[in-house]
Amino acid sequence: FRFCSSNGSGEKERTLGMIKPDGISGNYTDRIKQVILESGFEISKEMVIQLDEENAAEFYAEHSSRSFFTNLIRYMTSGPVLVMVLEKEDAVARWRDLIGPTDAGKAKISHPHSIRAMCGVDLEKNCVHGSDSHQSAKREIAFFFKEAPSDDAVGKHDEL
Ligand code: IDP
Repeated sequence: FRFCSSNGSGEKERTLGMIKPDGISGNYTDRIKQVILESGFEISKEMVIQLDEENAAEFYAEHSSRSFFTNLIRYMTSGPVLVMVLEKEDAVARWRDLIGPTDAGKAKISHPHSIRAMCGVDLEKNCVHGSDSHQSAKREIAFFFKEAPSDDAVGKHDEL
């Protein structure tokens, strides 16, 4: 799948980007969006949402047994987040490159031009999220942007 989706054909790929609560409260939204657009991503969908404990725990289910999980849920529910569908060729990998390493403190030294270096603080408060694989991107986009059943569902079915 990876080979097919990043074969240099110019075909666009989708990933989930998120500005976490510290990014929003620190007023980094406009700067982060500027970097996103200057880097050639299209923001095809966006939504501001306040996560509750249940949805934050579901989103980060893979970390539920980790020692930092309780703090992570507190952090992620401490204020609204901005979730975005980002589109570009090889978007999953390119967005991970742009945000930099998980530890924003280390990113300031090793990846000074990354978004986490620009607006994150440490290993937890790193201001942005990015899907780490194509599978995660698919799951995470569906998590936030589930298509609501609509009246034209029958029409869509007919097209299949
Ligand atoms: P990622 O966001 O770079 O993919 P993950 O390992 O998936 O990193 O961790 C998810 C989030 O959990 C991180 O972005 C960070 O906010 C938080 N986190 C990860 N590891 C730690 C830790 O060791 N202590 C505190 N928070 C952590």
